[in-house]
Amino acid sequence: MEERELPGVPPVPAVPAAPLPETEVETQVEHQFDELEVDAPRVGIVMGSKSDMPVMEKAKTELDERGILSEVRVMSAHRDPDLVTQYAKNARSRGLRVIIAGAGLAAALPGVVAAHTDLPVIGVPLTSSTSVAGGLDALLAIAQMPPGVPVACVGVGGARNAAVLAAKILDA
Ligand code: RP5
Repeated sequence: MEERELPGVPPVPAVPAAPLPETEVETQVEHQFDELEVDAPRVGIVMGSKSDMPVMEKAKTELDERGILSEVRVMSAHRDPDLVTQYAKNARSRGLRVIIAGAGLAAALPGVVAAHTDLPVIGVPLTSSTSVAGGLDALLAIAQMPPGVPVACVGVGGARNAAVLAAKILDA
């Protein structure tokens, strides 16, 4: 019914909107976080050297084709140990859910990343000009992790398979 002002009767003051119940506020905040995470990479692709990029970008291509957001970083476990530590420690809080790490020679990167995060780490053994037995050195360095600190290990140069495995882990 339409409200009319009566002569001599002061207008009724507007009633302030009732505060939202606490649970509703929490739900709204959760939705806002969900939206924030939509654009955050889910998979981190790291490698020990720029020279690893031609192989490791195959992981990025595979994830892109599946619509899975990822980021690519170059960092060496031996040359940039502090950077690797910080990256791995912050990975979960930044929204990453799987890390793919490629390295050649004494391929410490996947294991060092796994030592600093509880996210699943997939190691990609790589070859370089000074590799032993076509990458067997890196394959063993990545696969032979001590009990309690596992790294999943794909075949030598298996960047694409690493991405397929990451997608399965993400159920995406
Ligand atoms: C590893 O040493 C890298 O992952 C790369 O596969 C290999 C050679 O690195 P560069 O000498 O090309 O930088 O740490």
